[in-house]
Amino acid sequence: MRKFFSPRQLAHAPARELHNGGFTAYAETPARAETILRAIGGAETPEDRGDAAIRAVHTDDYLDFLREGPARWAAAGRPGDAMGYVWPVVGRRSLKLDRIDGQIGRYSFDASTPLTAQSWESAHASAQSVLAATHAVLDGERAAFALCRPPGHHAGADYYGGYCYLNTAAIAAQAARDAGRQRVAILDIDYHHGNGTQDIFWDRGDVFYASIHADPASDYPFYWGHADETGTGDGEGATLNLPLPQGSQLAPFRRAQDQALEAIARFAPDLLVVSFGADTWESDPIAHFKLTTDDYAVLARDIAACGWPSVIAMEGGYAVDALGANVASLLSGF
Ligand code: SP5
Ligand code: ZN
Repeated sequence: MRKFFSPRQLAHAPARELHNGGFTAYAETPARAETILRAIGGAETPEDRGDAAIRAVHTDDYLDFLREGPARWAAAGRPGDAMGYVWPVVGRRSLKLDRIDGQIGRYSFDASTPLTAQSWESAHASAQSVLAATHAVLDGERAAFALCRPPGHHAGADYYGGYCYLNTAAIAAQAARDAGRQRVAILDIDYHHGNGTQDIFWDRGDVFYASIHADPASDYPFYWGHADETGTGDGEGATLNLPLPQGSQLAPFRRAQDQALEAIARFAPDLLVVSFGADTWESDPIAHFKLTTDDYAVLARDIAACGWPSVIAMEGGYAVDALGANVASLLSGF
């Protein structure tokens, strides 16, 4: 299987995040990518295809903010990484504010995702990796892997959060649509709900989004991913949320994945994007499912058996010592 990763994806390295009322070490580290890279025997460096496919998903003003926010933070005399402390309440009118703190609130949704001077470079490179994998599949590969880091599925069209800045799965899906594939499905098997991906395709019937994740009643991102969220307008019925309780092992996860695959089969996609998080692993430090390393190969074989050309985009997974083996196990199933 072809695999893609750019060394530029290592530049982004926030120092810390706000967690349970205090600062802790940032969980989404460059070491995550390095350990995966070793376990899968390296990866090709993607060519730089520029911004067009990114702009097909994200708004221009949001991308400007990702690039310029860190310098404006520094110009305001602030040390360290840019971090927000105030957010607009849902339903408030949108305001064009100049102050950096107002803009951070406008373009993000949590306090655990700092913006650094390197974030744009690494997020842009992560998007290039998923575009390279997408084009490999569009050109005939059965499946390809993008070692996306920073990850993507929490980022919306105009907001970042959850360690995500550019939505790589959405960029892949939209690139496939723009290359003429009529129907694209996204299967999200990260521990957390992919709120950004859901929002981006919420009112569209051409991209099906199915997610298996920890129940947002108990887990981040709380405000999205409930079972009654099914899409709207042309997208009504094209979003499928399958929340599971903390502690879930392979059997319930596999049943949920079968349900998602059956729904995707009815949708009959021309291409599948898999948002893969290994934070479902039994000893992940920030998550609470109980999958084993071998389980990933089982889940991957079930997906591969459906026969859809597949782009696999890396999302979360924070147990650095086990991460390489978990990703290798998933890829072995394809
Ligand atoms: C892509 C992805 O898996 N994002 C998950 C974001 C979850 N953020 C909220 C939980 C924060 C837990 N922080 C633990 C820090 C340990 N030092
Ligand atoms: Zn996650």
